[in-house]
Amino acid sequence: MSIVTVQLGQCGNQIGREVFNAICSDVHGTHGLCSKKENESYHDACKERFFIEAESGVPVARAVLVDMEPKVISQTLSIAAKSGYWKYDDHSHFCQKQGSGNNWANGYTVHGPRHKEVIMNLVQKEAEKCDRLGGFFTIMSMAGGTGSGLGAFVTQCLRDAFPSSFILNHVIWPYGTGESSDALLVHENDVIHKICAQLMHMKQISFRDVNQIIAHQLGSVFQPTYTAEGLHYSRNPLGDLMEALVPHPEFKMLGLRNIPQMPENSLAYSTFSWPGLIKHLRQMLIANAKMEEGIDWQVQPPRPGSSIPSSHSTNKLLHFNTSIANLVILRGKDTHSADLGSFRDPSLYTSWLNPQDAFSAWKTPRAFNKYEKSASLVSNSQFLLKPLDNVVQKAWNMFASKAYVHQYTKYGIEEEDFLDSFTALEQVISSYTVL
Ligand SMILES: Nc1nc2c(ncn2[C@@H]2O[C@H](COP(=O)(O)OP(=O)(O)OP(=O)(O)O)[C@@H](O)[C@H]2O)c(=O)[nH]1
Ligand SMILES: [Mg+2]
Repeated sequence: MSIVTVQLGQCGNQIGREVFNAICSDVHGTHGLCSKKENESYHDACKERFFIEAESGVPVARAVLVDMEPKVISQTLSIAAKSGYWKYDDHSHFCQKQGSGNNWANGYTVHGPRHKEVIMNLVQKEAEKCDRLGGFFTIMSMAGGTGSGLGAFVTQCLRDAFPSSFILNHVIWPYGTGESSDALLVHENDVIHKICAQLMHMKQISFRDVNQIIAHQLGSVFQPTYTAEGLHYSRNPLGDLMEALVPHPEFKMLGLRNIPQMPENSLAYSTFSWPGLIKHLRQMLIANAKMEEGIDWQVQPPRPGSSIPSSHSTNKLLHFNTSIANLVILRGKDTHSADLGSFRDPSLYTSWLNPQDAFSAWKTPRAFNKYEKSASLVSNSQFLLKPLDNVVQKAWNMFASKAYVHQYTKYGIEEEDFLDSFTALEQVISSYTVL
């Protein structure tokens, strides 16, 4: 099945391009340290997911590019074309002359309805090019006007036009709950910045660097894998992802971690073992560490039989990150020997779900992007509680002091809409809090 990517606003377009780039260099840059046959079926599965075979021989990304100003789109198109490995369709983009001025309401209530028809026509055309459409992957930031506002609007339109397709939102920084999408995959710029500085040893960090890390992480999830039952590469990556991680529509915030992550020139001198990688990844999960450095090893799961709910327990437990569901993806050598039993530990999970259903693993012997072994974790857990709570507090305060509210009301967003959003967010916060 194929995935249509919808890139919205500056951030969405810049990240989207890096994602296609990462996928392409994974496929072309290495043989994946596996058999030729394995590598070929990996290629085929990847192509079907993300690219259209073109007559020119250069694969064309299954994507629609949208921004309210032309600059980023034209850069994105031309950088992709210059790569020589892949490109965007010349007609699958839409832009206007002026951005949404960092105003969500402008994107949502003005640009959205005004340009709905053109944008949805582009999406429709892209969807029709798929033999089998698996769903949509929308990429946007939560801070600008186009990505966030128009992005929310377009997501709703996608939901209406394709009621049975999966929609995964990728967002930079949380600001909304994405009512129309099936799940939100969240990356925080701060966190990725730290990875660039501390793990990749970069000095002057640009958006490009940040985006490449994000793209690598996304690629590590969406490149082909076998699911537990699978004899062939999974055909429905978005559907499989939702099935593994979103058991209930009230819980759909997903976080992504990936190890190892290091500069390419250090890779040659490093060896990794599955038990080591899995141990670290598990501790990153329970201690809510976003990267492999500075993990707090003190944090441990509540003891079985302890009747104290995690929200009332002692200090150490307070930092314990409870999960709803986890998906671990292993790529590379000897994945069959990797023991993932520690992720099936019931004390990692909320009690209302059977731990057997709460954990899934995908694997492939094909190495990813020059890493002989790599492990990724997509988790539906309490990881975003704190940032989300901060955002809502801040938004409440600003709303109470009427700061900027007129910037929204002038585009038809009422005070009541604010209150509704606060209520919705607080509901999400409280649901995740009581896990
Ligand atoms: N990670 C990452 N974040 C970005 C990038 N570009 C912008 N951002 C972040 O996105 C937010 C701004 O959103 P933009 O995407 O620039 O806004 P837009 O969607 O184009 O909306 P308007 O310009 O208001 O029409 C800020 O928080 C930036 O830090 C990028 O390439 N990568
Ligand atoms: Mg912009």
